This record gives sequence, structure tokens and C-alpha cells, in this order.
Amino acid sequence: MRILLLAVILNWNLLSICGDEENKDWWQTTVFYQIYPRSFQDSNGDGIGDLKGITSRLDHLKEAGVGATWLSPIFKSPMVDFGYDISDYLSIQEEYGTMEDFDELIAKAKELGIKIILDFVPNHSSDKHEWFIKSEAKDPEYIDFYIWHDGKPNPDGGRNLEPNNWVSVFYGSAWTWSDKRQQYYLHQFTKQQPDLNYRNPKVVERMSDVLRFWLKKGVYGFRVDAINHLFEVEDFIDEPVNAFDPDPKSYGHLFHYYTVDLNEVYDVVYQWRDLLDDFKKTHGGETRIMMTEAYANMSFVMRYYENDEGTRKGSHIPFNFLMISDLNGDSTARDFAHTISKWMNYMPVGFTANWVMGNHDNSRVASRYGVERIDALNTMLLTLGGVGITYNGEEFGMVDYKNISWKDTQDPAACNTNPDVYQKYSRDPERTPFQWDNTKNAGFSTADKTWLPVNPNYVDLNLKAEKEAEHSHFKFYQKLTKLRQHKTFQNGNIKVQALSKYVFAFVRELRDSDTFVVVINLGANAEEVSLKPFKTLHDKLKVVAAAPTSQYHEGDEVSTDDLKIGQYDSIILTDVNHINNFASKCCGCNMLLISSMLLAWMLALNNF
Ligand SMILES: *[C@@H]1O[C@H](CO)[C@@H](O)[C@H](O)[C@H]1NC(C)=O
Ligand SMILES: *[C@@H]1O[C@H](CO)[C@@H](O)[C@H](O)[C@H]1NC(C)=O
Ligand SMILES: CC(=O)N[C@H]1CO[C@H](CO)[C@@H](O)[C@@H]1O
Repeated sequence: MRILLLAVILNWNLLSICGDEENKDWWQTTVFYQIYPRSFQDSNGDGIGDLKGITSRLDHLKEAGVGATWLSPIFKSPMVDFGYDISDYLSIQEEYGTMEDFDELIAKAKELGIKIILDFVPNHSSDKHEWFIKSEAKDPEYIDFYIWHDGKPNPDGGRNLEPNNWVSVFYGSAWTWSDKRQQYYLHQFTKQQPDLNYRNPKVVERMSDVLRFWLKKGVYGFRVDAINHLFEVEDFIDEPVNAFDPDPKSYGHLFHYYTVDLNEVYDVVYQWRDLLDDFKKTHGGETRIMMTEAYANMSFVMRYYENDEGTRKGSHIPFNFLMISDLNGDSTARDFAHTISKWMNYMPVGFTANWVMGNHDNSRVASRYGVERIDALNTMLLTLGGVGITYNGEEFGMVDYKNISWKDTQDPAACNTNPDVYQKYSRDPERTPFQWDNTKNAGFSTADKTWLPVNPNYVDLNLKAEKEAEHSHFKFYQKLTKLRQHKTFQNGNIKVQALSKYVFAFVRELRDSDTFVVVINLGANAEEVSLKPFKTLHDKLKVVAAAPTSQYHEGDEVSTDDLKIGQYDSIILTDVNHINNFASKCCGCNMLLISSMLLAWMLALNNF
């Protein structure tokens, strides 16, 4: 009897392994779309995008096949760093609209089934935030809300010297003297962005209140900004010098061992994850998520998923910046295959991959990889599996606008430098207004002057034109967001292989489901490749999607052995037979067989 029970349990367990569809949570298969509100849509003609503008354009996200959007900061701010310097975490910046506009945005998004994620900037506030003003005035409640330091005694007499050699990400010293408090305060970004002190539990608690406030408003989570900068060492020692960058004011001049990626960071992330999970428990509804921004190495990034012991969970989506940091237009197919595998290999088992191709801090895909590779990158983004993250405009191939004069330059990372070198530092080229159509200001605004100039190429390159064309980047993007709803793309595993210097492919397969092969040619020459290295494919494959410039069309049959692929082409193929050849058609039957054999074996062992 005991043995029989054991056999039944065993059988049950084995059967459950064969279940071919995992129950994925909404965020695990969604395309996230980053909106840069200042440049998305202006509704009141002041040349600056706003919330009403976003609400009026949400249909576009729906049409593109996007499921959620994260908005760069919309909170009250003196706009020194375009909203990344927040002076009130709980109210909306006037030029973006009102709290009512925000509620309307949430309501419209809900109607369309699009989830709103907000940018959360915990590292620092604005120097105009009430907390900082009170901290500077030594109000006892706020006295330790920021990182204050007396500095080092000055051998020549006079005001103390800066505490150490730390520099700001945006160039120059990370310390600014406060005449009022007669102390230095730390700022890892501009001097108008004083760093909050997370060693003070009151700060953590206040910021948790901020999260709860917006969750109650109906947002589905947060994209957490510059998270790895949250803590600095307590003894404020000098950072070691990197001889390759001789300019002592430049961020590259130091190795940042004491100001980023400290162990303490993760604990706060795990606490905020608990907060999100608790919120769901208390208030019901779907999972609220956290996406974290940290430009760090693999060991550090992976710890955002969970702690080393696997006992605490953190970020649902620790941004995968490998496509930005490790690859560019010169990368070969082997580089791509290696980089894709790198993330998959480092990621702890059971977690969800994500792919970030661009954002408001980096050159656009078309400018980093070349306009010829826009479709290739969108193909990867949407078929590699897990979460895809698109920066607004990339869905139809917007390019950087590099011709912005010193006078028109807005980005503090550039304005902090000088007219000779600013272009090297400026993030304005990827932040220019969204190109909706070929009317005035690309349909972005009716103003005579927009906050950043509109790229003059909008006359030809705009969303409307791409919607009207028979083949376009945008139409291909739509095709891909539809295709990725297939259960193989959602749940299947991935095998990636470089087939030549410029051509690589990956197979997506899942037991009892269609197999897909994605083939990408990054090079300027047509090639013939064999897909035989993927041993599970049949001899004939069928095209299910092809890039707009492809020689192929949906339904074309191709040979696995000898596949012609045009320059810069991306195609998606499926087995003609439409059923995975290695999977058993009757998983349950097999398991029944195995377990009866086991049972027989046990019975024999027990000498029944
Ligand atoms: C990341 O950096 C840390 C500290 O510099 C180092 O100990 C670790 O080995 C690095 N990990 C990887 C994957 O490079
Ligand atoms: C760059 O911008 C200036 C005006 O700001 C314009 O006169 C010039 O033609 C532009 N150059 C290019 C290459 O677009
Ligand atoms: C990479 C980076 O610095 N991203 C953001 C980090 O925070 C600063 C200041 O808040 C922003 O300016 C960046 O966009």
C-alpha cells in the first residue's frame, strides 16, 4: 500500500513536468514601452509634452502591441535634470498637467488594457525639496536626510577642503559647500541633486510612503532610477585613480568602488519588493512590479533578482543593458550570440529575461547600430523571449538628431561641459520630439519653438508614413508583437548559434508546440547558410515573418540546408510540419509507462 502510494505520487510529479504551458504572470511576456513625456505629445501648445498629450496618444501603444509603459519622471521639479531632480514626489509638474490629468491617464490606460509604470528616483531629491531645505537648516527631523560632511581641515586656513576626491557622474566634484549649514553635501549627479541618506531608516520609510501613494493611484509598479548609487562607504575614503582618463573632473577618472554597487543597496531593493508584494496581498489585483536601472557587471546585476541564498526576491526586471554596453554596429554575429547567451547563462533559474535596446540616456538603435539594422534589433527584442523594452520612437526607426547647437542644448550632462566638447556628452539627440506625421513640428506641438528642436527628417520619417506604407519598420514591429504571443515564444527555450561572421540564428522550441527559427544577417552581403547545426529542424521551413526589405514573403518555403539570406535581413521561420519532432505527442502516456515500470521494479525489490 505504501509503495502504491509512492508510485502514485511519483507519477503525479512526473506528469506535472510535462505540462507544456507555464502560467506566466502578465509582466513576464509583455512589451514595455518607455515614454519620454517631455517629447511625446504636447496638448497645450507650449512646446513641451504633457500628460493629456500622452492620454491622447495611448491608442498608438495599443496598435503597436505594447502592454505596459513606463513614464520618465512627471513629478514636480525645477527641471535641472529634466525631472530627475524632484522637489515633491507626490505632485505632478505643472507643465505636464495636474493630478486630474494623471487620473484620466490611468483611467484611459485601464480602458485600453495598458499598464502604467512610473519612474522612481530614490537616489537624490532636488535641492528645492522641502526635506533638503529643512536639512540644510538643521531641522532635527531632517538633519540626517542627506549626506553632510565637514570636509578636511585646510592647511592654509580658511574653509575646509572637500572630504575626498569623489566626482559627479555629470562632471566635476561630487561635493558642494553649503554656506548656510557650513558643511559639504554629496551629489552623485548635478549639485542641484543632493544624495539622500539611506542609512537613515526614516528616509527609507518616507520613500516607501511615496511608493504606496502611487500604487493607490493605480500604477502597476516602478522603474527605479540609478539604484546602484544609493549607498556610499561610511568612511568616505578616496576612490582609486584610473590613469586612462587624466581629467580629474571626469567620472571616468576614478574607479567607483566606494560609491556604487554597495551591498547595502540590495537590502533596500528587497524591502521594496516586499512592499509591492504586500500591497497586492492587501489590495488584490495583479502583480505590481519593479524594474531597476543599474549599469553594473553581471554579478552585481543578477543580485537584483534575488539574494545569494535565494531567500529574498528583488527586482522583477533588472534591466539588461548588454545590447547597449557590449554591442554596436561593428559587432559580429558571434558577438551577438555570445552576448545573448551571457545573460541567459548568468540569470538564476526560473527568472525572466529582459532585453533593453535603448533609452533616453543612450543613442538611438538606428544611430548606434546603423539604420540598416533597425529591423534586426527589433526582431531580437521581440522574439528572444521574456520582456522586451522599447524606447519611444524605436518602433518605427527614429534616429538621433545630432545637429543641436550649444545654444539649444538642454541636457545638464552636456551643459556642465563647454561648447567644444558638449556633443560628446549630450543626451539631447535621442530626446527630440516624437515624429507622428509630416505636419508642423511632426505633429508633436503647435508651438513656434519646441523645447528641443524637431529632427527635420520628420518630413519623410514619421509614424503616419510608416502606417501608410505597404512595408515598414512599424508594420514589421506590429507583426512581431503579434507573433510573440505564440506559446513557443512565451514559454519555449532558446538555442543561439552564429552561422557565419555576420549571420546568426536562434531556435525557439517548446514541447508539443511549433518550433521557430529566427535568422538575422547583420552584414551588407547576401549569404547562403545552413541551419543544420540546429539538429531538431526538418528539411523544409516556412517563412512566417520577414523584414520590410526582405526578398521573402510570408508563406515562402525555404530549405534548412541551404538558406539564402539577403543583406541586413531578418526572417522568422517555422517547421512546415508544425509539430516539434523531438517531443513525444503523448507525454502522459510515456509517464504512465515509466511509472508502471518503476512500480513493477519496486514491487520486485520488495519481494511482494
Ligand atoms: C564584478 O565586479 C566585482 C567587483 O569589482 C568583482 O568582484 C566581480 O568578480 C565582477 N563580476 C564579473 C562577472 O565581472
Ligand atoms: C544644422 O542646424 C543649423 C541651424 O541650427 C542649420 O543651419 C544647418 O543647416 C543644420 N545642418 C544640418 C547638416 O542639418
Ligand atoms: C544612467 C543614468 O545616469 N541614468 C539616470 C540616472 O539618474 C540621473 C539623475 O537622476 C539621470 O539623469 C539619468 O537619466
